[in-house]
Amino acid sequence: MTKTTLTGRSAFLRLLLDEGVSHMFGNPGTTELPIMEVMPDYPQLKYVLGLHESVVVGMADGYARASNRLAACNVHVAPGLGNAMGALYNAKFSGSPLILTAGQQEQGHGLLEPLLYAPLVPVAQPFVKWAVEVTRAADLPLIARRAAKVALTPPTGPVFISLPGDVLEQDAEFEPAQPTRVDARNRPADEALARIAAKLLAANNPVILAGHELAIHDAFAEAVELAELLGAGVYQQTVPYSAPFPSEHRAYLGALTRNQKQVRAALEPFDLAICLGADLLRMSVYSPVDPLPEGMPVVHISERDWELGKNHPTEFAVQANVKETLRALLPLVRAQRSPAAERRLAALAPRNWSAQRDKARVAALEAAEEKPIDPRYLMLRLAEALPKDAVVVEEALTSANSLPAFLALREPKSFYGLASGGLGFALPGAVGVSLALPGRPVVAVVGDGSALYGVQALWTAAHEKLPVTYVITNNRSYRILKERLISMRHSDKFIGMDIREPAIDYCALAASMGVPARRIVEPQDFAPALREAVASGGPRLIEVMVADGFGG
Ligand SMILES: Cc1ncc(C[n+]2csc(CCOP(=O)(O)OP(=O)(O)O)c2C)c(N)n1
Ligand SMILES: [Mg+2]
Repeated sequence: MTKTTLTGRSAFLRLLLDEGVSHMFGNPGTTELPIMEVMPDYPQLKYVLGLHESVVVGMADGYARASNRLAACNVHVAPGLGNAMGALYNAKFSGSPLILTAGQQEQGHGLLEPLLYAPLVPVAQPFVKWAVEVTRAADLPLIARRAAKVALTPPTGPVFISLPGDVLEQDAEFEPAQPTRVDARNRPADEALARIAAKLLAANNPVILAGHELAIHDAFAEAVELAELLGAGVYQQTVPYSAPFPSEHRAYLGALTRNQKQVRAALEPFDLAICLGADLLRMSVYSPVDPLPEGMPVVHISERDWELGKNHPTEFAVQANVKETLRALLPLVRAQRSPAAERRLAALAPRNWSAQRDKARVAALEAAEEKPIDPRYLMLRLAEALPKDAVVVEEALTSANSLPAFLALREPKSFYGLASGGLGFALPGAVGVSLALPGRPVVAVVGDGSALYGVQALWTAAHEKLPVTYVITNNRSYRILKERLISMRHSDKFIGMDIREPAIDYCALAASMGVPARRIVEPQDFAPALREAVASGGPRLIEVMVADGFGG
């Protein structure tokens, strides 16, 4: 291969392309101008403008999650990186392979503490796998290639590179090279597999906790076979941020909550927890109750070593690829399947996901006439009106409580939810998901409060003409905080939890950013409106006036 001399700015973009990056999500400032100057030379690298840095990183996060590919995002020095930190926190939890960069003041000039200067590496560091500032253009190839490798090697996650202006001006030698990709699709040793199989087969009533690694590694078929062979019920991990398992399978029991007492009660009847690529019972608010029943043995298979045995003693902690491990394990289990497995599976039928859905459906239909619209009825209609190939992005808090009960997930790329609890993923995330899965309709269900943490993404959805339908559930409040103030603090004096006076007009907000919008007040109008919006093939917003839970 021949070496070419390029400026640092060009070398950087060439390196991104060389590493397989196709999209750069960004928000430019003066320190990014060297990069913006050479962007036109690389039309293969699509620049997607976000109007706030949290939106930039949220879009990249959505793109990486739905494509399983490396995404680049570029923000503006210290304040821009600061604005992006909440979204970077989300990306860390979702394990998104992002190369986040920021322009930096020229080395030496930064010492004078000009406007916009602060050291960037310490800001990004807590939420990334690797953070570095480039000090010589000559190091750019090494740094960019290592950054891509680190981001994409399981456990995947974001990395950060600070790009000082003088480095972008210097010349760098660029040489095309083969990207290093670490094949981490490892499986346990034969001896470990035999012990795990024996453990699984010895259980009288095992339960599977299905996690997002099953979706990432396209391992639904293997998880289904294991559940069938063992006669194991399957729960989704406690934080539902991906499709877990085919909902309509008879072994699927639905989502666990994040209430320690409830989770413990749900797991109590079982004698073995098999944790497949899941976060083992990640919770939200404090409780003195341990969600894992006392003494319950755990087999945990995950590629994320940090998660293994993190909070709970784990009998078999296996750092491995979940799909490859299941593929190696299944023949051992198949050979010794017991008749009790079929009996256990049959016994799940009256309380599995489908049975629960039928009951929840009856309750939701009883609320069909209510106004403002009952969120359970809304979620039922939404689930029914979605086209089969729709991808759902969810951040609707209380309004979506019943969504997992109604929305049948059938394949790994059908659902993306909030991984970290930090609001602001869904609006920009849906843009990234749509760019990653062209041709598939995306429906983002988002609370009125949550929508405002990433509202600028509406403009990008309009600018890129993406087939994303935003369903904003407007209950004019932070309903979840009101409910928690009552249940946790025994107070109903709500300060700072209403979004009224003035009421926010989400339709006008969307229209101002180029997204045609419609408000739904009548319950029966929602399903046709959703179908029409999805059929439009472009960005749309539907504002649905839902009950606030307190009589309004
Ligand atoms: C970045 C961020 N800021 C604030 C919060 C705290 N918070 C959690 S839920 C919530 C309210 C969400 O309101 P909305 O989306 O309208 O849903 P609702 O509670 O009304 O169902 C807030 C403010 C958070 N989780 N993340
Ligand atoms: Mg709300």
